[in-house]
Amino acid sequence: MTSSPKRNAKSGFATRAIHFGYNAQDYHGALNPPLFLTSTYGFESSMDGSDRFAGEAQGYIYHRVGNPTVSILEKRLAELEGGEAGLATSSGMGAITAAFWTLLKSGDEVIADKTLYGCTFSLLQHHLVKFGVTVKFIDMSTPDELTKVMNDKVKIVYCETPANPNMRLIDIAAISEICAPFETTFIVDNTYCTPYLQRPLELGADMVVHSATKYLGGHGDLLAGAVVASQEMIDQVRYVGIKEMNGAMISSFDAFLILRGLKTLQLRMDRHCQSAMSLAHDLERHDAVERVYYPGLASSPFHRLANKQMSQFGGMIALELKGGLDAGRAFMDELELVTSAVSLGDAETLVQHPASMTHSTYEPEERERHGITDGLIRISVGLEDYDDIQADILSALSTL
Ligand code: 3LM
Repeated sequence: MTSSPKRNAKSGFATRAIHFGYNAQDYHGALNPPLFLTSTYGFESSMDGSDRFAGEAQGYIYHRVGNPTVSILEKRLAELEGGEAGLATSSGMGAITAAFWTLLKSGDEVIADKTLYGCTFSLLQHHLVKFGVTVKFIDMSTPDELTKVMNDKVKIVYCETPANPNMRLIDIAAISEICAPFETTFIVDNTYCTPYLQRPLELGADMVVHSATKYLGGHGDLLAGAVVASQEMIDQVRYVGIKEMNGAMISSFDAFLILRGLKTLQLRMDRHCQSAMSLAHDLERHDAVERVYYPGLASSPFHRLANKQMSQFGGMIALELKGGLDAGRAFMDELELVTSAVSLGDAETLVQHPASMTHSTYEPEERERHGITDGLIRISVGLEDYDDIQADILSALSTL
């Protein structure tokens, strides 16, 4: 399927997020991509069927390996990330496991940054090891730490930046440079930023993964993930990781909803970033607050790096209150507009306590070693009027 050249390569980000990879004239002029609800596809002949299986004829076969609605989303995500090809999956964890299981075999090593989303950490720390893969966690915010441990057995180097939940940043270009001489795949989880704020492939990373459940979908109504990389790598992850190892294909309805979400990605991210910046300043000034973790603050140790590799500072904030965990719990319970919930990137402002929620997969001593304090509170700044978010948060803080 083609799409109008006018709406492609040289257009701006928002234009491509709305149009890329879809030509309405291929589908009766339908403004929105049609939703293909089918698990299987009829072949023109038995020969055509075997040719499709052999990769010698074009055409869909079965939903687990491809669907026209999903293909539009995959092309669009690849374009926005600046990659050759994309793969949409049924969850962020589906994307991450499909990539890992495709790239790894027993005896290989993985090096990961020490702060990761709880279930990604658990996959690496507790589960990959069952298959004979060795995992090392290092502080990748000091790239020299990677130089010290890099070797030929390392098949994946992995990080999130900003890291969930403590907002540490990793220098993508510096890590890419260290990885370059090795046959390793440097994977960046770009969930917190989206390609609107940061494009790891353009900075030298080999693969990007996403929880599309978050900002890409943007409305808290679906679970999805994505992988973007070279065509060769995406083919491998699709035909091995998804088709034969985890089966984590996205539903076409969820692909449709993400295509709808992408139309407002730029607008939403601008608003998330603007409100998060205001809230970070308000929190930093507040007497009850011990520390604010937000790369947009001049006081952040990652402010310079953020200016180098992100176009804005994102919608996520972490903070510690002077009264530690007890104060954090009391604060969360006093909020009225802001919802106490995990996940992020929704229209609603969400607050959660990583140590007992998203990062409870870490043992207490692991959390300490990996830089996730018990008193840390995470806020996903939503799209409500900033005055209302501010009033709710300041009112809850005033009760402490
Ligand atoms: C959360 N995060 O609240 P799914 N990568 C990153 C993530 O933040 C997540 C995933 C991958 C949260 C989910 S916790 C019970 C809720 C950086 C998810 C995994 O499989 O789509 O949830 O993505 O931090």
